Amino acid sequence: HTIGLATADLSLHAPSQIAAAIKSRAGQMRFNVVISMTEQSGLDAARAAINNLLAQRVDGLVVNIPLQDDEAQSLAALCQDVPVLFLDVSPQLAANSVIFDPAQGAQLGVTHLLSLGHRDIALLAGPQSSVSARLRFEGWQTALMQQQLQASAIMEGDWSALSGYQQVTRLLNEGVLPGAILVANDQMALGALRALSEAGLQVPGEVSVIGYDDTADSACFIPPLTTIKQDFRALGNNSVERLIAMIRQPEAPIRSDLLPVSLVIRKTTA
Ligand code: IPT
Repeated sequence: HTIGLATADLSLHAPSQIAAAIKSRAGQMRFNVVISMTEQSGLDAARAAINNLLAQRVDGLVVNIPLQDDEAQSLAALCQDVPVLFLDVSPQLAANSVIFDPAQGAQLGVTHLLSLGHRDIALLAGPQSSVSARLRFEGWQTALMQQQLQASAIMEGDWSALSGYQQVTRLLNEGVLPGAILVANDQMALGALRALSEAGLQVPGEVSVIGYDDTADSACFIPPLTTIKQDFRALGNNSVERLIAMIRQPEAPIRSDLLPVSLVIRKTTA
């Protein structure tokens, strides 16, 4: 038996750790995994990746590509009788999905900073073409609004460390110095840490930084990164078990599962 994994760019840390977790759980359950990776965002690239897997006659599909509701629906239709499970769609969408709770993650980051007394908080969002990036961004804004606060600056990167470095460098060059920065993923947080260090700013003494993902390297950043943990191992286990259940029971009702995330406090917040 074979599971197809259609995935976003594996040079990004989160998708590669998710793929590894899926591969390892599938192996334990005696399923092969074939992977088709998109390098571009958008529906056409996702459709090509899925068609490629369907042509290999997979028994079911996991799709870890950011998709809008209508895009996910059209891809689910494309799969016809082959069960498909989405990992990067809105939790509101009526589709089979397993998703980390973006609102909870955003709330945890904001609450942690507020509890430390921060009020001057900048946001470094992920690419707004991605559903999860948008939901994290909206979640931050909602959580700030509940305290009658607004972000003191808004930046957008493309998930890469370099984009985080460039965005924070630009902000500092404009003369803006926030007390804390909420970052939509750990890779961009890594770049943010470099920008702050080059500007001679102490983390967390002068600026606090919170990441998002808790990828395997984040505990080794300088300083070790405080972040929102998405448990990729748990996602791998959960999604493989769900998909195999769907393969065995194709008539089961559509279900969207929300996985909790957690705050990991290390050394970049004070
Ligand atoms: C999401 C990661 O949080 C982010 O860092 C980036 O790698 C992105 O994937 C790539 O698509 S995790 C996803 C399951 C929402």
